[in-house]
Amino acid sequence: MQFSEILLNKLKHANKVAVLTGAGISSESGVPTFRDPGGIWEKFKPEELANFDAFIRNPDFVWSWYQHRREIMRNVKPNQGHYALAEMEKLFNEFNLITQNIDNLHCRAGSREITELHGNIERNYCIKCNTFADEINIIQNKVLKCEKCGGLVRPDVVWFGEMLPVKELQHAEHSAANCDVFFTIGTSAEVYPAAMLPLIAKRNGAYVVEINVKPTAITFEINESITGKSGIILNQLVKCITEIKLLNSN
Ligand code: BV8
Ligand code: ZN
Repeated sequence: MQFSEILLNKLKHANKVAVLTGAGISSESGVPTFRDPGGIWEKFKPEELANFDAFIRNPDFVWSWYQHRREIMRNVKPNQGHYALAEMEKLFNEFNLITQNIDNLHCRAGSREITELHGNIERNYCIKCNTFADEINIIQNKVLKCEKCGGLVRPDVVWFGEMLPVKELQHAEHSAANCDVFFTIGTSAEVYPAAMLPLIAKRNGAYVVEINVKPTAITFEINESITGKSGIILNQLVKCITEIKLLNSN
């Protein structure tokens, strides 16, 4: 696979690299994306499920949907794209992996510097006293009640209309504004404020590269688009960067 001279040159001299990932990077692990045909929003609209009111209106329904997604995530593994990013982290002085995904696959692939913008489906907390529920291996589809206060237990994910975790968002914005190269990988760039990050990077002089199987809402605003499956592309890219680094060191 050929990469552009300009990208390879940028990576050769890059000190700081930031990456934003979306559901597309996990699709090769068998996790359905949101907005592709057959994706999880195809059956239900986000408003019906991924928001607090829907949870209060019908806690068992929303809880069972997350249980269904936990089941999927329990039965899938990281793919070569996740592993390539875990490798890439070791190749630069500063490397920030920012993800919108809640599937924990970056962590399972060995990435260390991960900023979870939309939370993590494996964590759950009580909406009344905020106590985090212990590791739950329950398979029940009825909503969990807090052991401490009996309140409803919800997944620790950011729903529509909810603020993103402040520390994580600030860290992500800072990384985007101060990096040399920014990759946006497997995201439709339709959900804000995450979709602002590639534009913040571009505005601050970073070289912004999109890796996706098709154009997205921000393709026309960034420097370069590499079309194809993220697993294959990232695997090749890391090999390329490693060679460049080796040549540099001799
Ligand atoms: C907020 C977590 C402040 C739960 C999710 C400004 C402008 C416009 C709208 C807004 C705005 N500010 C706020 C909004 C509203 C809203 C929003 O952005 N709506 C959109 C739909 C217009 N944002 C919010 O509500 C956010 N909160 O801003 O709070 C606030 C607070 C109060 C009052 C006012 C403001 C919260 C957003 C977070 C919502 N939570 N999920 C859960 O997962 O259940 S969103 C959901 O979408 C996921 O988190 C997901 O990560 C995210 C983005 O989706 P993608 O990851 O991009 O996935 P998608 O399927 O869309 O695309 C997959 C891509 O992969 C495709 O491009 C495909 O081509 C590609 N692909 C597929 N296979 C491959 C591939 N690419 C490469 N290789 C492959 N093999
Ligand atoms: Zn409680």
